Amino acid sequence: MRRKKLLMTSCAGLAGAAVLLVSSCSSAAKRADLNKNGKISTEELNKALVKAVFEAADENRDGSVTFEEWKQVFPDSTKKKFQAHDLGKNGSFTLEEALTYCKKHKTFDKLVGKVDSNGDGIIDKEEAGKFQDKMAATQGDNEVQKLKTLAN
Ligand SMILES: [Ca+2]
Ligand SMILES: [Ca+2]
Ligand SMILES: [Ca+2]
Repeated sequence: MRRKKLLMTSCAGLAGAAVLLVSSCSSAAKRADLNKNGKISTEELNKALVKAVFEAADENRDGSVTFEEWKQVFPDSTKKKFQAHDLGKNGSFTLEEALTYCKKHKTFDKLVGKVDSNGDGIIDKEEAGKFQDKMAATQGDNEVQKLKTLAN
C-alpha cells in the first residue's frame, strides 16, 4: 500500500507531531520504550523521533532513504544536508545511519529537553500531557492525524 505523502515545513514540526504521537498513542509509546521498563527515557524518545521521521521519508519502505524520498519530505533541504546523513556514501541512508547522524548532531536533543521539563531524563505522563497541550496550540491537527495514520 502506498502511504500518504507527508509534507512538513520543517523537521521540528514533524518531530513535534511525533512527540505527540508517542505520548498520546499507547502502541507508539510501547514501541518507543525500547528497554521495556514502562518508562520512556529522553534517549528512547530521541530514537523514536528519528525513527518516525525516517519512516515518514522512506516512502517505498525498502529500509533506506534516497535523495528523491528525502526531497518529498523536506523540499527545502539541500543535497549537502542529505549527503551528510549518508555516512556510507552510497546514495541513500538507513535508519542506523540516521540514528548515528542525529546523535552526533543532537538533532532532537533540544526538543526532547523541552518535553522533559524537570530534566530527570524520563518523560512522564504529566510532561507528555503538558507538551501535548503546547503542541496542540501550534501544530495543526492535520499533521498529527497524518502521523497517526502512518503509525497504525
Ligand atoms: Ca524505557
Ligand atoms: Ca526508500
Ligand atoms: Ca521528566
